Parts: sequence; structure tokens; C-alpha cells
Amino acid sequence: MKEAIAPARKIIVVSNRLPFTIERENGAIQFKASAGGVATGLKSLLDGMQGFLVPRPEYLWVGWPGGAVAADERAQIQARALSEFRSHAVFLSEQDFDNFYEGFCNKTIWPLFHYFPQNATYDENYWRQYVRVNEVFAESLLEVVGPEDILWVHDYHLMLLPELLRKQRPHLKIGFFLHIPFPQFEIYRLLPARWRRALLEGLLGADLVGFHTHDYMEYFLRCVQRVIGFKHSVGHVRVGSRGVRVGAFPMGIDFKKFNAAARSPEGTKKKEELKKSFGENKVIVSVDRQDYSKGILHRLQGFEAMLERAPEWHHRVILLMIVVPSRIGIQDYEGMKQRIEELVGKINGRFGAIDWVPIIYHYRSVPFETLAAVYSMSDVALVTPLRDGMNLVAKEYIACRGDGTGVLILSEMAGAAKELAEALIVNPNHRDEIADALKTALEMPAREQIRRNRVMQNRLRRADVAHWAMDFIRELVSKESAETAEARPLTPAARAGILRHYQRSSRRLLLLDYDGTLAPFVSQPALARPSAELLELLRRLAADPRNEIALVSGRSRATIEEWFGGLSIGLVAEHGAWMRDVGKPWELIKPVSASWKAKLLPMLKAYADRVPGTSVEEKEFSIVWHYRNAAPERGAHAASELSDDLLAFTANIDVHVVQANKSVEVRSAGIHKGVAAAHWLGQGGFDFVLAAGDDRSDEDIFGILPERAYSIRVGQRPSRARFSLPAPADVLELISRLANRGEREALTPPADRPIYH
Ligand code: ADQ
Repeated sequence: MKEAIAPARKIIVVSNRLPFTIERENGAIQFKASAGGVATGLKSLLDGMQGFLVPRPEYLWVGWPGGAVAADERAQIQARALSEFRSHAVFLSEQDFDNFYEGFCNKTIWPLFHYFPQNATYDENYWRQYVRVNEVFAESLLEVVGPEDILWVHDYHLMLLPELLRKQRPHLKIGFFLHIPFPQFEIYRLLPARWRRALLEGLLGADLVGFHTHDYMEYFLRCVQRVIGFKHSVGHVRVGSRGVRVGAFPMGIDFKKFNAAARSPEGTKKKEELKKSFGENKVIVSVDRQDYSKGILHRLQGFEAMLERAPEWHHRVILLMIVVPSRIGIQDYEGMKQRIEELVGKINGRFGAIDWVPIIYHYRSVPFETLAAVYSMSDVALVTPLRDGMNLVAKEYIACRGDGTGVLILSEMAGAAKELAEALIVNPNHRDEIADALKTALEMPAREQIRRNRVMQNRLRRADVAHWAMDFIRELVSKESAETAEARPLTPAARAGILRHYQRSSRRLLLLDYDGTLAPFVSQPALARPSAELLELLRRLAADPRNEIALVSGRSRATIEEWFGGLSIGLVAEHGAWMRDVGKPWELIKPVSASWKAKLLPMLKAYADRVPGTSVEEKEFSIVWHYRNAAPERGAHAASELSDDLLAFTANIDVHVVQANKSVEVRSAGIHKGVAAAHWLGQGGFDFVLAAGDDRSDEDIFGILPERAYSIRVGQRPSRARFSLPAPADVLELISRLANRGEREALTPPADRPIYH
């Protein structure tokens, strides 16, 4: 749903680099507009937003303008940044640059997140500087951010920023987008424990965390589950009283711009000129920033293998390789450049002739118009990164194919492969696979090329960069992302209202949870036997003919029967699997299978053996691992790990894995307390309904109650309940008042009663 954004609202884009760089020429400061994936994408967003998402677009870009700046130059730079680029500069020192940018960003996160753990450095100084720079960004932002503004933070340089801002401005709308892959847990865990937790917590400070693909999103959620213990429900993570949404937003390109550039008269002219210089040869293009993640050496080897295996293509094909100097992956920067150049020389030496050089290599950035012309005159694009968040080059190539011909060879390790399935998809590590794909591409009939490209072009035209940005911002401001409210504390006035209502009513339903609601938690589940006072209280409530009482528990049928079987109240065991109406035998709520139990029990038992102070409880339709008595850190950690194992292991069977109060429970699906509560509510005619519970399983009851019912959650947490009470003692106090009031007023005739349906 489209949400209108008030005109006064600014969109603040935050990224490490601003869309311009300051450079010094003869001592004077020059402003140079800079390009690049993110910068280009964001610029299109901001331009594309005019009059669409915001009636009068107001935005500000916050980031580092590059270079070191003296204190007395800052005011002047800040003024120009604002007037010429709508930007606010965050100034970083040389030390920041070394330890933050070249250090933690590019020697720790970049290699690790691109699955190059062997290139990753874990240096405490880098980490400290990373924290510091994120703090500097937070401080700078607080100078310019208004309460209604929307913040969109970009990329791996600023992963701590959302939480830092959240602490200062709890109600700010903050979105975060990661442009690089998010790795699987086994890679992510290579980070020292403190850092790995802090980074995730940093990201969870946002309202919305976006990735290019569902895979990255899933890996992130899994890391959150394993490292912090927060589970998600369809991409929603609950963090204290806030909800954080996680989504996939594949970034597009400015399709129209590339497409038009390639078709324009100047573009066509440039293309023809270029084409002429290559003669009759077919052209394979390769365009990258210089980085080990881009797989440039592997690509060259693939081309070499093709020349070895297909001599018929000698003198008929040229690889045009354009590599842009880049500071990312700086570690082996010179070494890598040298290796590329050596391999190019070797291949050219081995296969070339006086009248044919197989590889033309350029080590430079090329202007946009030239790039578009290169794409449009190349018969094949060879895009084979070893790992890439998305890869825009692949999309740009397709956009520039005006007549629909051209073959894209794309690495399956690039996020873009998810959207560009009509390309020839290859494993970039395998030279023979690249060689085969090259041969197939060179020989593919034009009709087939056009068929594939039209499908991709239509997709890319629709899902362009403006669409990406608007999708993200829309999701960020949508109602659904609003915080889930906590239940209101039950005030004396509200309590008096409940008592009055109870007193006036003639048919009442009380749905009560036991552990944590009527009785405090104890160290061993078996020790939580109800006190004589509680049993007496329930007996008194049940004795009132106007009352229907149901004890809705997660405990086993045997325990509930033993403890409460003597009372004239309804009983529910195992979260609703078993039910007993007053005076009737226990019934299964619906036929369920528990054949999975035998398979999962050993898993839980292994955790019980491994983690001191934990135990396994077996019920008829569920099994529970309790860790209340374990060392808190150890218990919580193992609980996340166990839930994660169980979730993966039970993906294909019909069970729920629930992390509740100091326990992890697996139970048959389709059974929950809400089903049991519905059984009683279904009897109809109640004019007073009250439900009390303390954990997530009780939320299923709260969710189905009629609007005017009283729902009470024990403890201050986000809940569907109307009210909250601090502890079981307060619930007991409330219901004993109800009992007293009922007994005292038994003879008072009721008046003006609402009837629930
Ligand atoms: P990058 O790693 O920079 O971006 P990519 O998506 O390919 O990778 O974007 C590179 C951009 O630079 C393209 O727009 C391309 O046209 C341009 N470019 C490349 N070579 C050039 C040259 N020689 N001259 C001029 N321009 C050149 C990061 C992630 C990616 C993700 C993007 C966007 O690493 O995975 O796709 O962000 O989220």
C-alpha cells in the first residue's frame, strides 16, 4: 500500500562515500562528482522520487567526501556540499581511513562476506576504529536529522549505525541496505564473538534491513538466531518492544539511461567506430573494478581454455577486458594487478599473431557513454565474479542491447543470477565451464539470443533502480513496520472497571495459564505443584454457577490431571492437544501424530547431556528442553543453537519449534492454546471474558478473544493483550478479588449486560 509522506519529511541517505569526492589540485580543493554502483543507484532514486513518493522532494546525503581536510577548511566544504550536492559531509581523519576503511571494512568484512576468509584480518585496532567512525557518523547525523525524517543507511561500512541512532532517537524511521553478500553462519562465525554480536545488534537497530537476495536474507536471519537467539517469523524479528523486518530488494539499474545511451545517434556512432577497430572479430567484453572477488584471473583462464579447445575461434574473437582501479581489496592490490597483466601477456604470447591479439586489456575507468557503446558493440559479456552481492555490469550489458542480440555469461555466485536466469549461468571457479559457455555463446543463433534477452530486458525495465529504491522506502514507511505496542499496565482504575464488570455479569469465562501466571517459575518443573491457597481460590471461583473456568496449560495431561483433576474446572494440557470439560473424560482436540518424537528426542537429550543444568521433558505430543537452571549465557546460546538445528531438521515435518520461557519446545503443528480457548468461547453467551497468560503460547488465546474481553499478560513485553501485570502474585490478587466480589455480590441482580458473540 502506498503511504503518503508528509512534505516536511526528509529522506536522508547515509553512505560511506558521498556522490562527490574532494581532491586537491595545486593546493586548491576541487569537487568531483563520482560514479559507482551505489552512487549511481541512489542518484536515480532521488531524481526519480520527484513528485512521486514525496510531493516536494527533500533529501540530504550524508557521508565522507574522501581525503583528509584541515579543520579550517571544513565550514567552506560543508557549505558547498549542501548547496551543490545536497550533502552533509562527515570528516574522517587519516587514521580513520587506515584502520576503518582500509582496515576493518576492506580487510575484515569485505573478504569475509565474499567468502575469502584467508584474506581476512582480525585486528582489535581496526575494530575500535570501526566503532569510532560509526559513532562519528551517528553524531553528525544527529546534527541534521529531524524527528520525522527517514534514514536510509547503506552498506557494510555502517553496520553499527542503526543501533547507535536508535539509542538516541527511539522513534526514528531507519532502513539499512547491504550491497554485498551476507555470508552463511559458518563464515560469519569466524568473526570474534564480540564483534559478530555487535554487528548484528547494530543492524537490528533498523526498522527494515534489506538485502539483494532471499539467500542473504535467510543467512542473516539464521545468524541472528544463532548468535543472538532471536527467532524470526516470516522475516519479522522481535527486538524488545520493536519489530524489525528483513527483506530482499534486488537492486536494479537505470535501465532507460543505458538503453537510450546505446540507441542515441552519438551512441550508435561510437559503437560503429569501436566495432570498426575490431574488424571481423567477435568481441567478448569483461568490465570490473579490480578486486579479488570479481574472479578476473579465473576468467582469463576460462578464455585461455576456450582458445585451447576451439582453435576454430582463433583470429575470430577478442576479449576486451576493462579493469577499473579500486581501493577495495587493497591487501594484494599490486600483486593482483601484476598477476592479471602477466596472464594477459602469457595468453597473448601463446595464441596471438602479428594480425591478431586475443586480449585487449585496459586498466582504467571509462566514461559512461563509452561504457554504453562498449556494451552495445560486444557480442558476449563475460561476467564471472567468484562472489558478488548483485553485479550491475550484467544488467547494464542487457540494457544496452538495443537490437536484442548479445549473450550474457553470468556467474552463479552473483546475486544477479537470481534474476537473470536466461543468461548462460556458470560456476566461475571452473575454467572448463567458462570455456564451454564461451563457445556456446559465440555460436548461439541470433533468434535464441533475442528470445533470452527480451525476457531479461522486460524484467530489468520494470525492476529498475528507482523501483528498487521506492520499494525499499515504501516498505520502510508502511504501517506494518510500526512498532507493536506493549500491553498497558493494569491501572487501579482499569482494575476497578474489571471488578465492576465482573460483578454485573451473569455468565463469565476465565481462561487461565498456570506456570508463570498463577504460579511463579521454580527451578524444576516438577516442583511447581499448586499451593493449597491456589486450589482453594480456583474451587471458590468454580463454585459460582455464573463462572466457567478453564486452566489452559502447556504441561502434560498426567500432571494437570494430578494437580487439578479434583476441581470442577475445564482443563487443557500440552498447549491444547488435550482437553477436559468438567465431568467428562480427556479428549484429543484433533487427531495428531507424534511419530516424530522418537527421532527428535536424542537431539534434545544430547543437549541435556552437554549443557549442565538442563533437562528434557517428554509429553504425549511435544518434547521440551528446559534450561532454567543452566548458566544464563550458556543456556541461551545453546537454546539458539538447538532451535536452529531443530528448525533445519524439521523443515519437512509438521511440527512447531517454539522458544519459550527458558525452554525450547517441539510440538505437533496445528495445536495451540487458541484452539482450546475457541472451544470454550464457542459455547457462547458470555458477558465477561478474562484471559491471563505469561508467554508466547498465550498470545494465541489473546488473538482470538472478542474485542471487549480482558486479556492480561504477565510481564512487560510486546503483546496482543490489553493489559499487563508485573508478576503471578498480581494475577492471584486480581482473581481473588474477583472471587470475593462475586461471592459478596452473588445476590445483586445484574443490569445492562453486554453479551459477547
Ligand atoms: P561493485 O562491487 O562496485 O558494487 P557492480 O555492481 O558491478 O560492483 O558495480 C560496478 C559499477 O561500476 C557498474 O555500474 C559499472 O558500470 C561501473 N564500472 C565498472 N567498471 C567500469 C569502468 N571500467 N569504467 C567505468 N565504470 C565502470 C557493490 C557490490 C555489488 C552490487 C553493487 C550495487 O559489490 O555486488 O551490485 O554494489 O549494490
